[in-house]
Amino acid sequence: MQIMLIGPTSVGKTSVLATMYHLFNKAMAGYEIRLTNAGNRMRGSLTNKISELKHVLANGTTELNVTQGTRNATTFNFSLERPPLMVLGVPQARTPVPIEFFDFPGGYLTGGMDSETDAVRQAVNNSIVFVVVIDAAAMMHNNGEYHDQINSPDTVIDFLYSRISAAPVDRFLVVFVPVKSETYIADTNAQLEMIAAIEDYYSPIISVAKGKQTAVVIAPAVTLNARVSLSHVEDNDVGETKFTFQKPANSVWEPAYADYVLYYILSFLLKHFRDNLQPKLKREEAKKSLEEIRIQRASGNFFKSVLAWFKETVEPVRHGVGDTLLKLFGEDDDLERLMADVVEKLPTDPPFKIICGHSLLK
Ligand SMILES: Nc1nc2c(ncn2[C@@H]2O[C@H](COP(=O)(O)OP(=O)(O)OP(=O)(O)O)[C@@H](O)[C@H]2O)c(=O)[nH]1
Ligand SMILES: [Mg+2]
Repeated sequence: MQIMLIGPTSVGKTSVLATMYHLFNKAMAGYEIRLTNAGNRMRGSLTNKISELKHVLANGTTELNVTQGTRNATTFNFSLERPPLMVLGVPQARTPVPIEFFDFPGGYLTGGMDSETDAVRQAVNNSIVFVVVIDAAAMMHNNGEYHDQINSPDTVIDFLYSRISAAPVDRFLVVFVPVKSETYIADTNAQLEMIAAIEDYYSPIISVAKGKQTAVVIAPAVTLNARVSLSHVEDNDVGETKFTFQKPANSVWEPAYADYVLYYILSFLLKHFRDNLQPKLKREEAKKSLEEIRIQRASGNFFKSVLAWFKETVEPVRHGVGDTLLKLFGEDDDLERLMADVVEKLPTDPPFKIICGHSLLK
C-alpha cells in the first residue's frame, strides 16, 4: 500500500509527513492502534525534520529560516500495529499492516534527470493515495502570481491525470494539503477563497476523478505554528522568488490539522477493505455452507473435505495480496468500531472539503 507525497521543492512535503505521523499517534493514543516506523533506517530523517521545525521557531529572531530539503527519494516504511488479541488469556500477535510513504526531493518533479523523473513516474504508478502538498502562500499571494513558478501545478496535474484516467478499476484518493496556509485558515472568507483556488487550479484532476472511482479532499496542515505569517516577497536578479515568513520570537512548535490527512487516508483504506474483501469473505462463507451439505451427503467424509475446502478457498483469501488488514482486524467487530470512529473524525467544513467520492470514504 503506497502513499505518495507529491509537490515541487520546498513546498513542505517532508514537513507534512513528519508532522502527520507525530500528531496521528498523539490523537490515536486512546485507541489500540499506532502508526510506527520503529526499526526503519530512515526513521532518523523524520525526527531530524521535527527538530528542524522546532529549531526555526525557537530562536530569538522574528524571521523564519528555511530548513534543509530532502536529498534522496525515500520510502518510509510504516506499519499500522495493534496490541495482541487475548484469546482465553493467551496473547495472539496481530500481523501489522505495512504502509509505505514515498517522499522525494521536489526537484525530481520539475528539473530532474531522466532517471529521477522515471522514479517519480514509477512511484505514481505504484500508488493509490496521493498527498499533493501545495504552497498556499504562493498560490494565493497577488492572485496566484507565483503559483505556477512555485507549485508547478501543470506537472503535478499531468502525472496524476494520466494515472487516474488510465486505470480501469482502481480506486484512488487525492488529498490536497495546503501548507504555509496560516493566513488563509485564520478566517472564513479566506478559507473559502483558498478552497476555490485549489478547485480552480487543479480542476483537471477533479474532473477526471468525478468520472472514476476517485475521492478528492482538501485538508490543510499547520506544520509549524498558526501564528507564522507571510512577511514579504522578493525577486532576485536571476529570476528567483523568495517568500519570507515571520513568527513571534522564541515561539514553540504547535502543529495542527496534519493528522486529519491520515484520517482521510485511513478511512479510504478501511472502506476499500470493507467493500472489496468482506463481500468476498461472505461469499466464501455461503459457499462453505453449501459445500458442507454437499460433502456430507455425498461422501460422509465430512472433516476431510472441509479441511480441503479450507486450504483451497479460505487460505488464499487470507494470504492474498494487500489483505493484511484482515489479519490486523480479525473477525471481531474492531474494524467496524474503528471505521465508525475514524469517519466521525473526518472534518467536512472549511478549511476542509470533501470535493468528490464521499462513498469511497464513508
Ligand atoms: N510558513 C510555513 N512554512 C512551512 C510550513 N511547513 C513547512 N514550511 C517550511 O517550508 C520549507 C520546506 O519544507 P520541506 O518540508 O523541507 O519541503 P519539501 O517539499 O520536503 O522540499 P524538498 O525536500 O526540497 O522537495 C521549510 O523551510 C519549512 O520550514 C508551514 O506550514 N508554514
Ligand atoms: Mg522533502
